[in-house]
Amino acid sequence: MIEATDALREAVLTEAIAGLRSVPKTLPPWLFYDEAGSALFEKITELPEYYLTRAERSIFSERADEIVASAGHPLTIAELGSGTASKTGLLLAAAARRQPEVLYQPIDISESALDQAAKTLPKAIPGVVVRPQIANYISNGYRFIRPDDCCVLALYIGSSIGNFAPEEARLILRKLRKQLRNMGDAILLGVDLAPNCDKTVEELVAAYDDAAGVTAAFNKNILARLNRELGADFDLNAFRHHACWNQQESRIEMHLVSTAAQTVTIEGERIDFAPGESIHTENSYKFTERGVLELLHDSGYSSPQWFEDADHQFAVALAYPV
Ligand code: AVJ
Repeated sequence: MIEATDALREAVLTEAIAGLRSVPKTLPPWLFYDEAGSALFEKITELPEYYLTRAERSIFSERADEIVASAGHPLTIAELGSGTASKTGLLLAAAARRQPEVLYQPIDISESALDQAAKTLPKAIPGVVVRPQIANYISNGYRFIRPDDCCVLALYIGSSIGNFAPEEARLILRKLRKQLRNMGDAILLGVDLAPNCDKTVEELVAAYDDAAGVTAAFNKNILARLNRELGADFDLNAFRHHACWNQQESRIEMHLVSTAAQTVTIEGERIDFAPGESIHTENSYKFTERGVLELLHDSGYSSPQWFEDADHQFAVALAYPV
């Protein structure tokens, strides 16, 4: 078994048991991101099928100066669920062209990812100072630092908002809104687009069911993690990865489907599976421009400035608190 901090182990245990006891069975997607899962996610972002990261990066490559100039001055840049912050460098570099020093505040639950960001970014971009916070931005209090009356540009990019049902998404954005109280504060929200003239459902599903099986491994790592951290006895070969498009809810769903009748034991708790029964591990909501506008309005923000990549796959919305 791997030693995690007591609080983290407790959270993993409570949420895993609660999810596996509910009908239908679920596990929360934040459980994906232990060290192995974060590394697998990095591999996903490089897959030919997973266009999201490349599309968002292309938006930042072309529009970072414009985005940063639209936010207040001088800026500190905060980021919810930063991971290794591989695309953020483009925005930080744009900010560093306008001011001598940029404080970057990445907030993530993955300590290894934060360490990597703190190590690489200041070397790659002179003028950037990194202050990481290890926090689960959904529940725990994270607090932005505001040096010398800087404006805060809060990044919530990478389609991370897509993991949450509309009500939860509004709660997260409203909570964030409370810390964006000064003139010039802004949110930059990155969303994946729903199928449109330039994007088929097949392309969308393929992004979550790649030929090399990296997404399958990422999905199954959630079970491997419960084995490692809680001493559970999931047989990874007795579950298969399944990804599908739910048109009604405008989301991709990921499931782990039990291939047989089986019983798994986790901390003395027995969980029964029927053949074909699934654990719903992730939702990834896809948006229209209108949907994002409504989400932002409902959460206390202005109508956004809207940026799309050339292939209309992905969008970034810049909005101000109202
Ligand atoms: C990190 C939530 C944006 O939904 O596309 C990638 C996670 N899951 N492949 C997404 C994920 C499967 C990803 N987000």
